Amino acid sequence: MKIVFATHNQHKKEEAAAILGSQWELLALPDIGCLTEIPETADTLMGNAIQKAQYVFQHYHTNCFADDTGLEIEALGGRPGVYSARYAGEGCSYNDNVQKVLREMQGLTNRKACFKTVVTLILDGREYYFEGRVDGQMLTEPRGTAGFGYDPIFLPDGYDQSFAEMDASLKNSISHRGRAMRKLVEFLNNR
Ligand code: ITT
Repeated sequence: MKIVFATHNQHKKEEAAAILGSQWELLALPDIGCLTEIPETADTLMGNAIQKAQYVFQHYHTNCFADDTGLEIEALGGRPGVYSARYAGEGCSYNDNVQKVLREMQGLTNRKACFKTVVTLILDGREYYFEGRVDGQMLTEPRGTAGFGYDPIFLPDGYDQSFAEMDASLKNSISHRGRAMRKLVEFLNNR
């Protein structure tokens, strides 16, 4: 069956596709010809996830889901949080964001952080929510080249590899998005 993931982020699409499995044909926004940057103006992850999913449902009349993810760093009062994508400013790169976090955390001993993902599904016009979280520590310098975003500076609890040093399947098995996505898949497969 076909389902649209309301994202332009190819990394997210690949992570989701690995979890959804082959019975679902996963299409991201570029695949349905949606090149618009969907507004994300809410001040919560859930608000933004709803905004993205509703945009696709209203414009393309299709079953879809969206994910909004934030990195919450305890010593920074929960920042970058809902502002994770453009933390270092409009048009910034992943590395700009990583460097800004490292600068702000210089000298801080409390390195506790977590990633949170909220997935909103719109199925036959009804909305459903799934959440995932992973706790860990912020590193003092980037490690690894896999993944995306803040992966090189996030060390999940219980592991000695950063997310960017792990292969995709290990990251998916413990990550915020992996956890939320598995709840989504369980729901889809059991309805
Ligand atoms: P879409 O809105 O098109 O889905 P996005 O990249 O803007 O893509 P989010 O708003 O959900 O996605 O994510 C905010 C930022 O958080 C994202 O740009 C990354 O920098 C970071 N991020 C999200 N998921 C991550 C992950 O699994 N590992 C590391 N960083 C992640």
